[in-house]
Formats: sequence, structure tokens, C-alpha cells
Amino acid sequence: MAALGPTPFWSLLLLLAGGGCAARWAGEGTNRHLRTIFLGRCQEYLELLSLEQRDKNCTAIWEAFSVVLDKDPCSVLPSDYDLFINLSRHSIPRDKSLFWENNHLLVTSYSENARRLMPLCDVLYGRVGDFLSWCRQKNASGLDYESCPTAADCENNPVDSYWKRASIQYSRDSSGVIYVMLNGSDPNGAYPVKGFFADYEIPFLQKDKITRIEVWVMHDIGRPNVESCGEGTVKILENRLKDMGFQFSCINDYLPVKLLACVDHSSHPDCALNS
Ligand code: ENP
Repeated sequence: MAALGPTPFWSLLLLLAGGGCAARWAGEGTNRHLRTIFLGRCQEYLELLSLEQRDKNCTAIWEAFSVVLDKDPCSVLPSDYDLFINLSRHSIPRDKSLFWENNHLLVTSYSENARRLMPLCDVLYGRVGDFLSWCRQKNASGLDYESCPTAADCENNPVDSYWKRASIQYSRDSSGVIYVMLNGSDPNGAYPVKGFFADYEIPFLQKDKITRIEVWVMHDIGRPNVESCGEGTVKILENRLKDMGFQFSCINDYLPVKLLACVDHSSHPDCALNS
């Protein structure tokens, strides 16, 4: 039986004080098995590459990546990932690039591990960091497993700088038909006018290598239809791309992707198939 007396009271007080202590940063802490996951994903991904592109060294790629783990978590720049990108970079097949906003799970399902299309998270240098978080502690060496900074904490955080550098490379290396999957049910609009796509991907597309850009505005099954092709922020995107000289087209609820979304909502009226 637990002893009565002052001890439980002080324990409770300490627990309350500790429990109320907010994390330093707004983001998830470093994944406990970051290195193992990174190396496992890297090695597995190499099997997808052609023999000529497979001569990559996952340990060297990890070493290049992990230099940011020795840096202050608000002082990591996209250029800190240059060596990591140079070691892990491989070509992106023509007509296979898929850009997106606010559709991560639909994108990963549709891309089929790079078999159908190859979004950034199905490229080696995007795959190793997908869904993960990493940062050093603020005032000490060693990783912070409790929290990591997001853009709301500081601009030059390790995760955002990684995605910025990876996005720039992915855009530069994309060619042929460019696909873009947007979410027309997002209350803030389908095309975030500030975001990775707007700021770190569109500006780095190589016009001479790109034949056209096709946008798919998907609507979540059973959720409001906020924007469609030709409306609101989608129109802003259309004007921007046309001004840059790209050939642009837009499709609402592109059927192959909609059919995939309907797998989880097969009895919803929006998923009824016409006989
Ligand atoms: P969100 O906010 O919908 O989803 C962020 C989640 O997707 C995080 O788990 C993140 O991994 C993962 N993710 C996969 N690829 C990217 C990515 N490429 N990126 C940022 N996060 C990515 O996505 P965002 O923030 O709007 O980013 C969408 C962008 O990805 C688009 O520009 C698209 O074209 C691009 P983690 O490690 O942060 O947990 C670039 C930035 O591919």
C-alpha cells in the first residue's frame, strides 16, 4: 500500500508542474530511430533505381545529411544539404513529376512507390526524410527528441531547409508533362500562394524541358467544394504559369485519383458509378 503523508502531495505538485511545461518548439521531436530509418529507406530505395544509378553509398549520404544535426536548430540553411543532395541525386523520368499541396496521403497512394508517378517523396532524397523530424538541442550537443522548430519558430530550421533544398532540385530535374495535385476542399484555397510549391518549386521549373503543366483539383469526398479549376487561387496559379510561358490545363476531380479516393467512401453518392 502506498505510504500516506507529504510525499504523494509533493509528487503530485512536481507532476503538475512538469506536465504543464510546454515543449520548446512547435514541431515533432527527432525520431528515435532516425539513422536506422534513414539508412533502411535509402538502401531499399536503391533497388528501384536502374543499375547505372544504383552506385550510391547510403552511409555517405547519411553522413552528409547528418551535418545539420550538429548545428543550432535555427541556423540550418538549404545549402547545408548540398552535399547530401549531390550524393543522393538521380534522374526523374520524363512525364513522371507530381507536385502537390495538401494531398500527401492521396499522392503517396496514387504514385505507387514511384511505379505510376514520382513525387518528391518517391525520389531518394525526398524519401529518406518523408514524415520524419530531426534537430539538435538548442544549447547543447545531442538530438532534441521532445520537439523541433517549425517555420512558426524560426525560418532556418532543419526540416524546412531540407524540403526547400530538395524541392529546388526536384523542380530543376523535372521534365516533360508536369502534374500538380491540389486540394479544392481546403478552406484556405487549393493553391497556397506562399508555400513550397509557390516559392521553391515553380520558380525552378526549367521552361525549355517542360512540354505542359496539368493541374488536378481534387475534392475530398463528402467535404465542401471550396474551389475548382478557373476559380480563386487556382485562377491565380493559372495566370502565373501562363505568364511564365507554360501551356496550362486543369481537370476537376481527375478520375483515376478520384476512384482511388472512393475506395474509402464506396457508398457515398459522389462515388456512385454510372451504369
Ligand atoms: P503538407 O503540409 O500537406 O504535408 C507535410 C507532410 O508531407 C510532412 O509529413 C512532410 O514530411 C511530408 N512531405 C513530403 N514531401 C514534402 C515536401 N516536398 N515538402 C514538405 N513536406 C513534404 O505538405 P506541404 O508542406 O504543403 O508540402 C507540399 C509540397 O511538397 C508541395 O510543394 C509538393 O509539390 C512538394 P516531414 O518530414 O516534414 O514530416 C516539398 C516540401 O512535393
